[in-house]
Amino acid sequence: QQYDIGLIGLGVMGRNLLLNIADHGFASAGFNRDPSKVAAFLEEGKGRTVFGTSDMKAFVEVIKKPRAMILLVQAGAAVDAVIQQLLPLIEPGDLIIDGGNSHFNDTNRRFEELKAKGIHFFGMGVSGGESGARYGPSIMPGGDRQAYERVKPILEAISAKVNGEPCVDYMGTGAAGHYVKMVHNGIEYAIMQMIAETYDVMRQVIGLTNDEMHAAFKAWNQGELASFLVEITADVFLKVDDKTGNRLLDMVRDVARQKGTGKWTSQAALDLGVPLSTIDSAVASRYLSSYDAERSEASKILTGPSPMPFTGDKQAAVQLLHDAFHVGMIVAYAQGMAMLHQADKAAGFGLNMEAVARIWRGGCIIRSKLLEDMRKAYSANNGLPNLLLDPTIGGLVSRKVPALRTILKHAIDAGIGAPALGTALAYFDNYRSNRLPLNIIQAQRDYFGAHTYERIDMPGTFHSSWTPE
Ligand code: NBP
Repeated sequence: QQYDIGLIGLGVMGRNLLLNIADHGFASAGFNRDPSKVAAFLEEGKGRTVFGTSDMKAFVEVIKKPRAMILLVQAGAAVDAVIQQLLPLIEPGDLIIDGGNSHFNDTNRRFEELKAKGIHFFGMGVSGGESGARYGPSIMPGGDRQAYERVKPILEAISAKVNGEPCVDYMGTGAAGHYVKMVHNGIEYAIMQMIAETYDVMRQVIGLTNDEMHAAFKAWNQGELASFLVEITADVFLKVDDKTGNRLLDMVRDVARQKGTGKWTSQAALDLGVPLSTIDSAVASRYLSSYDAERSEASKILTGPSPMPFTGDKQAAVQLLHDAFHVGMIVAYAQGMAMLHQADKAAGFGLNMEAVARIWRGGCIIRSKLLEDMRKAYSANNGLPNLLLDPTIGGLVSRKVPALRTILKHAIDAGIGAPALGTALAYFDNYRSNRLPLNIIQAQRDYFGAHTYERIDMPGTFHSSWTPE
């Protein structure tokens, strides 16, 4: 028996993705160093055409030639280690697909190294967590297009579908797949941070109970904000702790961990010169959360306003919050996608922005109803530099932004920091400004460093002595 495809790394993502492939009728071979994971995969895969082993040679030998093999191992050194183990066993024309969250620079390096050996390679972002991998993820492949065409039928079969359209498409050349997945994760960080800030306003300003917050998020998920993250947030409020009987959410420490993809997005944006403030603030908020001992100390010394008992109309306040979060969410996507637009220009990925919005509509963590309008915006203009310039999206944000202003005023008055929502508003206000105050920065730079400045009324560069006579 020869197998259509092989997968190395039967961990959370790998095991589920390979079972998904097997469910769709493809003969599937799995490898894992630890034989217990192989046994678990074979047990779950009973009744399907599956093979599993901890012997790399046996794994390679059962895959149909030219071979296609997906890696789902921890990003970093493990990917290089596995490639080194595979190299003596495989042949020119074989294809290695890295489905983990690898850094795009590593993907570019591996692509070149393997190309020199005649091995096809591409980076592929997979989003949707465990259940996405099992029942339909969003898949972001990029790199070697011909190689992608070879596995396209498998990837289209296993991906999520929205209105019958598969949530997978070729993203572009080089490390485009991993780049798009990285930005996806950055947007995910920003939306999660804005949900946290929305939760803070709900409980501390409006005084909602967990049940009321559940109801609010559940209702939001029925409307314009329908999205995976809003949906799971609604569920989170209901879970009861079996140890104390309290709501489990109230028992969870407020220190948010990270695996680094949000940080990579911010780092890459800084290198590109793209403003990415909502994602930056989400990464910084996770860092700040980890200073819990210092925060505890500071909470005893530093003072600020305490939230006041809420006397207004709770339903109206929740509606304002809905609109404020709606604006924030759009700005998070707009910043991430503006980054993709610039990265595309710099790297020449040949990104199809309509495809990016289309394949994010289902399967992935940032899937949301909002992406339908974004898809339409890029369908009308693939070169759109910023979603806020699209008349439909920009018009909606302009109509709803007063709610964000009001919510932020309440948060400030209550002494609640809402950095991602706050920076979303600042971005909106500065982006729509044709006269920023940064003329004064140019004046200062020319004052202390003779860095020169340009004038608004005539071309050329100028230098002046700014010291008072
Ligand atoms: P897991 O920790 O569940 O699995 C990691 C797998 O990598 C295991 O099968 C492990 O084998 C294997 N592995 C490692 Br680590 N080092 C290896 C080596 N040197 N040689 C061979 N195999 C090795 O991770 P996961 O959550 O499935 O994540 C896999 C990739 O997918 C990561 O890049 C992750 O960032 C990405 N991702 C994860 C999610 C998610 O929701 N979890 C979502 C999207 C993307 P062993 O059993 O022998 O140790």
